[in-house]
Amino acid sequence: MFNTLKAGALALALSLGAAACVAMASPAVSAAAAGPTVRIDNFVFGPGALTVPVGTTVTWVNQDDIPHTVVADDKSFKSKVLDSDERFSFTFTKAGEYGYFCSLHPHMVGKVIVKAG
Ligand SMILES: [Cu+2]
Repeated sequence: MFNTLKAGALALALSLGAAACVAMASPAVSAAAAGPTVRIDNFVFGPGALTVPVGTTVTWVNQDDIPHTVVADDKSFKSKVLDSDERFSFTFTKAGEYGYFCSLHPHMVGKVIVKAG
C-alpha cells in the first residue's frame, strides 16, 4: 500500500516536471527568433529606451490588463490597438532615434535608438 502510493507520487512529480520544462522552453525560443521585446505593463514601456543595430525587429507585447498602442512620434510606425497579450513588431532599417508613445495614454512614452551597422 505504502509503496504503491509512493510510486504514484513519484510518477506524478516526474510528469509535472516534464510539463514545466516544455512550457518554459517554447517562449524562450520564439523570443530569441523575434528579436528584442518591449513589454507594456502598468502604463509603462519597458525598457523605456532600447538601443539596437540597424535591421533589428523590435516586438512590443501588451502585458497590461487594458489596451495600448505603439505610435512613432514621426508616424514611421503605428500599431493597431493592442489588447492584452497582443503584440506589434517593426523592423528598423535606418539609424536614428525613434520616440514613440501610446495614442490612448499620451503620457506613456519610450524610444528606440537605432545604431548604424
Ligand atoms: Cu496606453
